[in-house]
Amino acid sequence: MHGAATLLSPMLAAEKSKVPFYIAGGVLATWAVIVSVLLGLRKADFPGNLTGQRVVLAISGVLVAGAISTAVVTSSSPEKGLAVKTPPPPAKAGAAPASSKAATSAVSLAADPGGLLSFDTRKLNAKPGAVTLTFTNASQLEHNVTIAAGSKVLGATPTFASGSRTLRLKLKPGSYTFYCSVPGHRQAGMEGTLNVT
Ligand SMILES: [Cu+2]
Repeated sequence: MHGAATLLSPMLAAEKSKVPFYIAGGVLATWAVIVSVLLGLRKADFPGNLTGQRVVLAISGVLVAGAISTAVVTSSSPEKGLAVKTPPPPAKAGAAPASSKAATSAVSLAADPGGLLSFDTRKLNAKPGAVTLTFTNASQLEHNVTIAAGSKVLGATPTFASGSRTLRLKLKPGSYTFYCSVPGHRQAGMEGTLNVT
């Protein structure tokens, strides 16, 4: 019976078809025929003693178990095939696109609406690439925003009062300065740092 078990187990593992079930079923049927023939030939004393009975029962049990297990394995193989196909992971909602190198970043800045010589912040942050700066000046005093890398001016809004203007620049990662270039305004405090990271 060990021989039958070791013969069947690799086939159970490897085969997806119904062949193992047919083999196990065939072995079980053959065994039944053998037992019947032996019973028919040796009626009175078969299986003869307690050990013989146990051997016959044990072999029969193994063969039945083999037939049942192969039937289960072969009939469940379509479901196993389906289970392997896992659905693709859902896309993360709100996740940023993988290629964010050319991402546009919008930056806002405002002059003091009461006419003081100051911006509303001294620190701005932007992403590398196309940067759109919106400058709002609600006061009656004319201002502008000038962006510079060190002493090199990269761009500036017009000098204006009572309104807002936008300035678009392409900026690499680094630290820039922003200020109002109207004489005396930067010295009075209208300046800050724009970090592009
Ligand atoms: Cu100014």
